[in-house]
Amino acid sequence: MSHYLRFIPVLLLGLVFLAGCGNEPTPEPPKPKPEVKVPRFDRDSAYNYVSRQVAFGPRVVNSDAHKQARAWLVDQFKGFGATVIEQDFQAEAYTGTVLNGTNIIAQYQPNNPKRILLAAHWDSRHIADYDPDENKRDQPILGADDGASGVGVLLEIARQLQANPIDLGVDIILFDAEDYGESKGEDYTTWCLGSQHWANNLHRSSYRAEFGILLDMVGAKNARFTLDETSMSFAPTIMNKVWKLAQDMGYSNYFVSEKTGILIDDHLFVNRIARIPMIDIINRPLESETGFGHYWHTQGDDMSVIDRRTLRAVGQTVLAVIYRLNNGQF
Ligand code: AHN
Ligand code: ZN
Repeated sequence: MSHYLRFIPVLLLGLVFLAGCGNEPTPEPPKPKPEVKVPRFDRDSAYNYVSRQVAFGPRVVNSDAHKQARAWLVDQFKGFGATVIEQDFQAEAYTGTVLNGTNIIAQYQPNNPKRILLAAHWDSRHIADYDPDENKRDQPILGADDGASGVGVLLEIARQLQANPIDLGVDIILFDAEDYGESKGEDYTTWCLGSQHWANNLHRSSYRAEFGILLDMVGAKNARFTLDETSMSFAPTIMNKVWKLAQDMGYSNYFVSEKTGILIDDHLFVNRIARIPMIDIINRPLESETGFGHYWHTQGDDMSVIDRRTLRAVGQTVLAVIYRLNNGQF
């Protein structure tokens, strides 16, 4: 063995020694966060819940279809293990008609102090005032997207909550009489009568939720959910977190980071009156005269506008919010 080769083991040992003795203390390996198991949102199931509602016909307040849909909705939530409250109220519409409304409140773990609130409106509009055909404007609408889509997503979420229970209180509120407002009137309080009633008459005294998410028109093909100013002024942190999560999940075609203006919807009254921070997921397409879908408040708001992929993008995102919040990871 040559002189030089005899030193190689010594050199190697020295290298090992040096590598082991860096003056940096070895960092603690980061504690792996417990993996959040988010149930898979079934888009076909949600689609069926939308179509079942539409099959009743227009769910205009005071109509027979409205009464039938109410009974069916309450039955569904009870079947999914929720404790249901039917909050009846009367409110005078801008037309002078007295509306017999009912907010449907489906509760999971009503006594859990840590809660999230999810909502949609279950009534459909009494007139199609934006229909291109003048002769159809005095007829009610089916409201497949405007009403039924949000409720369909929430029914599927309720089904998942029963199948995958968590230690978090969840309230699903279906507001009534959202869509009986006066379109060209000045008074925005003619809209959202059910949410106004609820916000002024909480179903439990001093009811609180960490935050709320409203779903309105969440089923149309290529829907575009923007950051509305009402949500952004009352609940910007939640809004940004939900949009970021949706984008990370691959839904950035739907959840776009564009700001849009003030929006009168149920979340406005929940924020202002009940003071629970609530955001709205609502379709605001580009190049639309009304700011909403081309079918909005027309006879065209039927099942043909509904796309299962949009329902899933919204439903899967909301499920992720719920199950992450449950694990302290939202
Ligand atoms: C107004 O048109 C004032 N607000 C839109 C809220 C709405 C109507 N959502 C569904 N229909
Ligand atoms: Zn509407």
